[in-house]
Amino acid sequence: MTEKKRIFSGMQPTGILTLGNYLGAMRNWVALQDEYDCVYCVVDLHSLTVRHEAAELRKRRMSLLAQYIACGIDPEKSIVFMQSHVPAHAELTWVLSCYTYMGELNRMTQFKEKAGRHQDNINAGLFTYPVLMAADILLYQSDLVPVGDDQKQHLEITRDIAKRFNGVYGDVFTIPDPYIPKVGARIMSLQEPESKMSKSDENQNAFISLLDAPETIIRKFKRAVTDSDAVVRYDEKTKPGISNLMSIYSSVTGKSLEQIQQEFEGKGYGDFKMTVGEAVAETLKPIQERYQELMTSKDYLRDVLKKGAEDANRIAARTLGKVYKKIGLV
Ligand code: ATP
Ligand code: LTN
Repeated sequence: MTEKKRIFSGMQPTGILTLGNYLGAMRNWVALQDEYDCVYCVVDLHSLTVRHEAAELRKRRMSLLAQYIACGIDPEKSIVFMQSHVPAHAELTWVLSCYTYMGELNRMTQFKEKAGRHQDNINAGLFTYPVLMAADILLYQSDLVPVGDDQKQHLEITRDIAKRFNGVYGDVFTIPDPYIPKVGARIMSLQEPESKMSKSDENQNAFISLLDAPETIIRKFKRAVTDSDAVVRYDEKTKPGISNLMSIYSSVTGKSLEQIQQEFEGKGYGDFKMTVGEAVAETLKPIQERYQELMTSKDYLRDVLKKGAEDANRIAARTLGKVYKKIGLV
């Protein structure tokens, strides 16, 4: 029997997942569970780069775990755990940060963008965030990392750090590849279709939350910003709003962009937006039901985390041990 390839990915407990997180990453996490040996993490340490309240973070971590499972992550098939429960993540981060250049981190667009938005709190953690992400991935000797398009650059720096380390010490780390969907890798804001949909957007109308009620979803789609030429046609440059809605509809129904264009030929934007809203509400309904159930089963969630931490620690400790030995710390 050949060994299954390893998958690793994570999301930050910074709020309820959006339709972007779901279509860009989570759906692939679920789909890959049978074919791969999957490890999925709630990256709570990463979320410390933004100021928060302790009680709020405690709630969000459990809620995100429940969202993972509600979306279809099966703890019987995949390892599901909390980043802070596995000390090797922080330990390997220090080692890798000594093999990462300031110049490389300076080029990260996510850092530039987040530093620009939070000028009052440009902390060192925000700057070294990609090193912690590299540690997450490399500890599990991951082959593939399912993420949205915005994480491509972080995957590139992870590969560079791993290759640099391997270049000095031999084959310590597996070099990971990103796994990005063809449609849905970059869902845009419903209010500013030039920027990506983000769960931390201040404007609630800009994103669809996984837990939005059907009426809310339909209302948000009705209000989505579009152009005025009233033709459902894909053109990211001149029709970013409509193109985004077409990607969403394509992603939830599996219909191609051409099919969608034909389906709405001669019909107005009103019909189109309504249909997209209904399709999204339908997709999210079973997830919402499962989520509500899970949030009443706290003992179950705690058991999942306990088992996940044990399994993850075992794998991570092995890689960290190897690293320490190579660099002379044993
Ligand atoms: P925040 O708003 O707190 O920065 P976020 O919504 O960008 O968070 P993350 O937790 O950073 O979400 O990302 C989780 C995963 O979802 C990553 O794989 C990321 O690439 C993906 N993702 C995030 N936003 C989108 C989007 N708009 N379209 C597609 N994928 C996305
Ligand atoms: N930086 C990622 C979240 C993340 C991640 C990871 C994704 C942290 N560690 C490891 C994949 C693999 C983001 O989406 N903002």
